[in-house]
Amino acid sequence: MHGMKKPCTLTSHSGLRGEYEGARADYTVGQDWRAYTPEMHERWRRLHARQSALVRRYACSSFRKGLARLDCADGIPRFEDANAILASATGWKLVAVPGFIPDEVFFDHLAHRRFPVTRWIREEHELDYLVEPDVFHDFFGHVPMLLDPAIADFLELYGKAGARAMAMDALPMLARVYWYTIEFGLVREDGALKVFGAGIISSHSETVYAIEDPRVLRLPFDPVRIMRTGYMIDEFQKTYFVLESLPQLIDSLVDLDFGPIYEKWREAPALPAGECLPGETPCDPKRETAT
Ligand code: HBI
Ligand code: FE
Repeated sequence: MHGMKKPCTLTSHSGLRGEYEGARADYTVGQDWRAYTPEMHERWRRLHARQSALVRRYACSSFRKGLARLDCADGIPRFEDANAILASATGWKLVAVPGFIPDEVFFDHLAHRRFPVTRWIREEHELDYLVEPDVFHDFFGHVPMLLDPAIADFLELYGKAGARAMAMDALPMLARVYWYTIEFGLVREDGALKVFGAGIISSHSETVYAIEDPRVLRLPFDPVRIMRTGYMIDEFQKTYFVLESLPQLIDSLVDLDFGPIYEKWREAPALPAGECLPGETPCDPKRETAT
């Protein structure tokens, strides 16, 4: 998730949190699974149980299948176990990281089908949402979708797009694509709205809100509209974009030349989240507020 935030200095002392000192040049570390305490595993079990109950009702079928395959209810999973499953499914591999890593390093991992997973777990007072990634967000939220071929291909494409976006001074525009899909994306399934974004599905209250709240603006997926739309990292989203299917994500982007789009919109102020443009039709006609 976690838009443009840079690695930050952390003040809390929860074991492995934010230890960048021992990291390799590519910011990877060992998961050091044995360092997790029984309390940390217990916290994972509670988070897992609470979110799994919502997953049944609100998550897309790919997420539900992926989560079931990962079989990770009993405690903080070993990344190497997930890697055995990922290798045969989509060729992705998890690498442990201490937290946020620099943009170019993050992109390089994705471009090579390596997904950085933060190794530390959130503390008791942060159970619902935190602005930085932890192992619950990264693993529970993201890894089930790495087993879906369309998402697997999209993430590699996103990683490969990073260098050009940075060179063209358009990183915020590219980051919005990740934000509004991989983190906060919705997909229609058998007529109903379902969650596939990790930022939603790893948050108890945002999962219900994203699907049920009538004040939310849900717009049809549109790459250029997304690249122009700002977002907030510390409150619920005001706009979500809805895919008609997961393959639509990669199909609509694989042949799209981002360069001219960056050039056209780079200098323009971001469209505020939660607002419709003239002529736009929200996905959800029951929406209450017409901003
Ligand atoms: N690092 N660990 C981690 N996780 C992220 O989601 C992440 C990151 N670094 C950069 C980043 N995201 C984004 O700013 C890019 O997608 C643009
Ligand atoms: Fe994330």
